[in-house]
Amino acid sequence: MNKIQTMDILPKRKKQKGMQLSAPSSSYKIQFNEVVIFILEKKMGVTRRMFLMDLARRKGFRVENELSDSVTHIVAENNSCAEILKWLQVHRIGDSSGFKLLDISWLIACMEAGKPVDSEKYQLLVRREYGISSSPHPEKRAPISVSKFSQYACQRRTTLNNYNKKITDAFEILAENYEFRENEGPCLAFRRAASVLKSLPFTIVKAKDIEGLPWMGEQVKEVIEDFLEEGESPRVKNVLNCEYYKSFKKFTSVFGVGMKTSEKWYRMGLRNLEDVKQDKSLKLTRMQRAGLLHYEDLISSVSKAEADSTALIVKDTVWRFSPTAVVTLTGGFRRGKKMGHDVDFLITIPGASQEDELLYQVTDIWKKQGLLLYYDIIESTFDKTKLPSRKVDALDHFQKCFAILKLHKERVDHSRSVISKDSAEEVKDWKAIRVDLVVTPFEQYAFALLGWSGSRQFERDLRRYATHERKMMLDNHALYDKTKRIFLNAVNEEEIFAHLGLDYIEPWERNA
Ligand code: DCT
Ligand code: MG
Repeated sequence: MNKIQTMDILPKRKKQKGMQLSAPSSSYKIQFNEVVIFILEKKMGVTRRMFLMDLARRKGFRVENELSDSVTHIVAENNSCAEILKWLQVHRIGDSSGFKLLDISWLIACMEAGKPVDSEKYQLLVRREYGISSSPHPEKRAPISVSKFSQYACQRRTTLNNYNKKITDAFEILAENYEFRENEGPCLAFRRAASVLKSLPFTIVKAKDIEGLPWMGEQVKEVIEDFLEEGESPRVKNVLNCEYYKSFKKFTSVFGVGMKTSEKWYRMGLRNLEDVKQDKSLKLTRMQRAGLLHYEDLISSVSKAEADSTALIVKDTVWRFSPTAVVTLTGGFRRGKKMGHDVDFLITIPGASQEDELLYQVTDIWKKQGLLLYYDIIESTFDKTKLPSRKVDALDHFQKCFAILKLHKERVDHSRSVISKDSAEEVKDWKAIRVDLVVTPFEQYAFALLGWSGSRQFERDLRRYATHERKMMLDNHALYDKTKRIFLNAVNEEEIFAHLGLDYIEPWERNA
């Protein structure tokens, strides 16, 4: 009788001990919200897993019992990457892009450090074979770590080194065509797919190369197959030959003309810019008139050298009125692009509360200098009581100026100017350049900088990530934590990434 009782008690005790070990994460204070850990039991065993889970929780880490969407780091012991991927597949987790696959040594290192340590060198790598003949730089082809292919652009590093330009250009044409037709779903699908392919460190040469990548839907795959089989896609050719697309492409290339105007013009039977110019019944806005007047200059891209010359003019004028102002070149040029459609600047005055006058003072000077071909100052509409916007493409509320500046060309070739004098031709020695000036309060500067540095796809995914993965709201003004109901301050971009639990991505890696 006694014996039986003892035997009865023993397993219970064991069980209780086990339960204690796997105490729910809520019983310890979570100190590091940016990492959410799941420890794989496979090959590790129940007891060791429980022990490690408990230890990590005691140290302030968030460890999940189940593999959920919120998990950012999967830790495994004695498993290869292929084995883990297979396990994920069996457990119906098709998209392995949202988390890092790490060796147990990462978790141990974290415990030793008492905080999360950089996971880069602990990542389990997928070993893939590549066709050497197709490689642009075969020697540079490193094994790909799974986390590089997150569904979010803000978790991928995308430089300007695009190994799949032919395909991504095609995707962008298709996306644009869907945008013109207001077909949002496929538009977004092609944009996201293009963004993923831009981050690939190799050229796609066979269908297998895209296996496991996010956003590779049926339509996307079909276009890739076209390229693999024929080196081009009939779908893209059809779009490029389509009158609707061609007209919209021309209309929207005019500064001040968007979708609404394009639709109106198309419905009126106009098909190209000649039609627009000849139709005297059209009421054009001031912006559109300036856009047409300087059309040729504005569609020829702005070079980095021109952007730098523009920056000198902007800084020189701004500093006359606010010597302590910080003027930053943002947009594509901050991401390292050599060409752009405009030059974007962010202006902030540390310690100043009154910066409303600055844009008026600056534009007045340019007017007097005869440099201002067009300008429109938009007043700030920022309301501090409003939460960051829920929209992922929302415009911000900063005071800003959309302008067209006259940029004088350097006289590089002296002999040429003599020739032109002889021929008595009036030579245009300037180029019209689109310039955006944005003025931000100092405490919002980091958010404005992150927002205005783009790319647009990178920004969209940052916001989508914040909303869906962190229950936070991000816009160009602030970051709001919906769980804690507080705004999270940041003095630089690194701090915003840290609040979001993201590895820092340099501006030149945001060309998603
Ligand atoms: N942006 C934003 N809010 C807006 C407009 C733009 O947050 N209302 C962001 C997205 C990218 C960045 O600002 C700059 O915009 P663009 O000049 O359109 O893009 P770009 O990347 O600089 O491209 P380009 O080289 O063509 O100028
Ligand atoms: Mg720009």
